[in-house]
Amino acid sequence: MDEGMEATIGTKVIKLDETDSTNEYAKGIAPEVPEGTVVIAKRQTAGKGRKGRFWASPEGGLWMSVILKPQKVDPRLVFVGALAVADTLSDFGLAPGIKWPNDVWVAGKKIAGILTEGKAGEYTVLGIGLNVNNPIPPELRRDAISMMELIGTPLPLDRVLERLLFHLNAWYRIFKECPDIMMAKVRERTFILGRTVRIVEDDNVLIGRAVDVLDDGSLLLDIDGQLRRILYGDVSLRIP
Ligand code: BT5
Repeated sequence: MDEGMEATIGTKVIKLDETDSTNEYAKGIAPEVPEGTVVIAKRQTAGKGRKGRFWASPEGGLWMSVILKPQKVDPRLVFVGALAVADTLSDFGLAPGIKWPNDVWVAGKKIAGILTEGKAGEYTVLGIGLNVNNPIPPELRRDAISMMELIGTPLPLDRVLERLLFHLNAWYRIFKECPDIMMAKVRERTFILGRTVRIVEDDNVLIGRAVDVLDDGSLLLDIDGQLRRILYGDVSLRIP
C-alpha cells in the first residue's frame, strides 16, 4: 500500500444502538471491511474484558472497536489504544496515567480498559471502553470513575469520539513507523514505575517494584534485587 492509500481509522464508522460486544461484532465483519473501520455501540449487553471478565457498558459511555490489519500481530497494539485514550483525556483537562498493561486511570481509579483480539495474519480488533457519561455500577465505584464524574458535567460523546479517532490515527502511524518512540511515551505515561506492584497470573502471584516498561512492551520487575521480565499476556497488575 503506498502512502496516499494509507487507511484512516474512522473513515468508516458503524454505529449501533445495541450489540453484545463491539469486539465480537468487529471480529465477525473484519475479513470483509477495510482497515480502520470502527464499530461503536450505545450499549453492550455482554461487554467483556480480558479472560471473559465482565465490562459494564450502559448507555453514555464510549464502547468501540477498531479493525486493524497490521502486517503482523503485535501485543504492543494495546498501547496505541491506551495512549490515544490518555491523550483524549488530557484534551479534556484530565491527568491520566497508563496502568500497564491495558488500563487507563485518573485520580486513582480506572476510567478505561483496552482489549485486543485477533486472528494472526488477518486482523486485530482493538476494543476500547471509556467511561464518559455512563453511570458506574455500585460494585465498581470504589475502583472505577467516569469523565462526567471528574469534570462535573456530561460531555458531548461525539466530541470525545472525534478526539479519540484523531489520537488513534496519530499513534497507529507512530507505532507502524517507529514503535520505540511509542514505547517511550508509554513509559512516560505509565504511573506505576517505581511502585510496588502485585502481578497475578493464574495461581501465581509475584510482588516486586515496577522498574521499567521495555521496548517490546514487557514490564521489568525487581523482586528482592532480581530482575524479572513480565510479558504482556493475561496477567493482572494490582497495587497492594
Ligand atoms: C479490560 O479488561 O479492561 C478491557 C475492557 C475492554 C472493554 C471494551 S468496550 C468495547 C469493546 N467491546 C468489548 O466487549 N470489550 C471492549 P480487564 O483488564 O480484564 O478488566 C476487567 C475489569 O474491569 C472487570 O473485572 C471489572 O473489575 C472492571 N470493570 C468492568 N467494567 C468497568 C467499567 N465500565 N469501568 C471501569 N472498570 C470496569
